[in-house]
Order: sequence, then C-alpha cells, then structure tokens
Amino acid sequence: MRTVLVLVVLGMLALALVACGGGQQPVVMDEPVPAGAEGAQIVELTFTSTEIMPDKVNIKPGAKVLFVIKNTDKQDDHNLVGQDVGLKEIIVKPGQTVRRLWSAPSKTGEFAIGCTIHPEIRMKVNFQ
Ligand SMILES: [Cu+2]
Repeated sequence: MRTVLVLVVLGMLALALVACGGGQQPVVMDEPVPAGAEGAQIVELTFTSTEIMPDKVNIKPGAKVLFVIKNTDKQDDHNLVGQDVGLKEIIVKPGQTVRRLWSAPSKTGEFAIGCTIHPEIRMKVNFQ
C-alpha cells in the first residue's frame, strides 16, 4: 500500500516537472535588435527596484517604436504594460535587456504606462 502511494506521488511529480519545463523559452539576457527595426524610434528605458527612467517620453503617433528596456534590479522581474495604448506586457528579468518592437497608436495625448507587478512604478507616454 505504501509503495503504491510513493509511486503515485513520484508519477505526479514527474508530470509536474514536464508540464513546467515544456513551454519555457530560454531567457536571452541581452536581446538582439529584432528584424524589422529599421527606421524605428528608439525608446530606452531602465527599471530599478523603485522606478522606471525616464518617467516621461515623447512618441510620434503611429510610430514604429523599438523599446530597449534594461532591468537593473537584482531581485525582481518588472514588466511594461499600457492597456490604454495597446501595449501588451513586456517582461524584463533581473539584469536583462530586452529589445522589442511596438506600433504606437495613431492618437495624441498623454497616457500612463507602467509595471503591473509594482503598481507604484509608472511613467507617461506623450503622443505628439
Ligand atoms: Cu516592477
């Protein structure tokens, strides 16, 4: 009886390991510039443990944007999300630099974007 229980538990552990490891992409710590970045407006941002710098950027409406986002925080992941401007989550691991393309919306005005893991870390994008 005890042996059967041990086997069942081992089997479940093996399944859990396969499930967790299966879909994971390896983290590239210094991402290369993605294809199609020619002519993009480059927006460089840095996460620390307490803020994102700079706290405001100007972006041309409808621009092709290349985000270069560095996370200098040694402990936490940070992400950049902008629901109001159609910016889907970009996760940046501790010590990582990501390079991602984004198509800015064709509207003007100032909008807040930021980290949803640390809601106090916010910045503004000004489309003008
Ligand atoms: Cu964060």
